[in-house]
Amino acid sequence: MKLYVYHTPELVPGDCNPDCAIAVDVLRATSTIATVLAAGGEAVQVFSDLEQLMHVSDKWSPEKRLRAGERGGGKVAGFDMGNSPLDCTPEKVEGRRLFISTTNGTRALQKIENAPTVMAAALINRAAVVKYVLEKQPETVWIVGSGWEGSFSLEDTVCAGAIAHSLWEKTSLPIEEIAGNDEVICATALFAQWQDKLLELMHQASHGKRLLRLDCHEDLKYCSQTDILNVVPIQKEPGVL
Ligand code: 3SL
Repeated sequence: MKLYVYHTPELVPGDCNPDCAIAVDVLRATSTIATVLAAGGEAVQVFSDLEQLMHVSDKWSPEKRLRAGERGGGKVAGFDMGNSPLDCTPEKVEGRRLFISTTNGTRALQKIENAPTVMAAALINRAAVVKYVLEKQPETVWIVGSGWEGSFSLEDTVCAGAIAHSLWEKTSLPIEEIAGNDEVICATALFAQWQDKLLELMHQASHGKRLLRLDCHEDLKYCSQTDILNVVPIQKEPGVL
């Protein structure tokens, strides 16, 4: 197995396709997606465009759908919810499809949607994603951070490192044997440095600070936990997990 980490969707090479691609947006899109599916959501359908989301979700009855829209960290007017995983309780999401558009996370998923296997990972479901990858043994795995509007996000690369670190530990292979690019080694080292203080890292990250200004302290606490959800969000058709 060869692993490749890309800090942002923009860094993903256009001319090759991995066997398995994993999108990461710890704050907060992939944390929300994992939470919805763990809480019994029917599926999550992602959109980069808000109008298109409205158009497609209009065909679903209001009892069977939830519309989540985030821009600049806040809820989009007229939507049922923003992008807080803490809003995704079983009472709210069970049996319903979440139609979601966020600033960066949904773009990352769309960038990799043509890979044969596409997954969404966050710290909260890291162990479940790692277990799935180890069972399937794909030859090439990409882990793609969502970043923030084209630039690097600390928490996404730390999560990429958490996945790489665990795969490396469990395969017992030397890191240079599974690392397909230098970013894997960088992300793994970053995770090793911060693994016992992930909440502190979220507080130092620029997007963490942005969310703190929006009073999202509890979101940071929730999203900085590791391995609490046994769920693997896998793409069933382009844009639907
Ligand atoms: O950028 C994104 O996709 C979002 O996850 C950002 S936020 O955490 O909802 O602000």
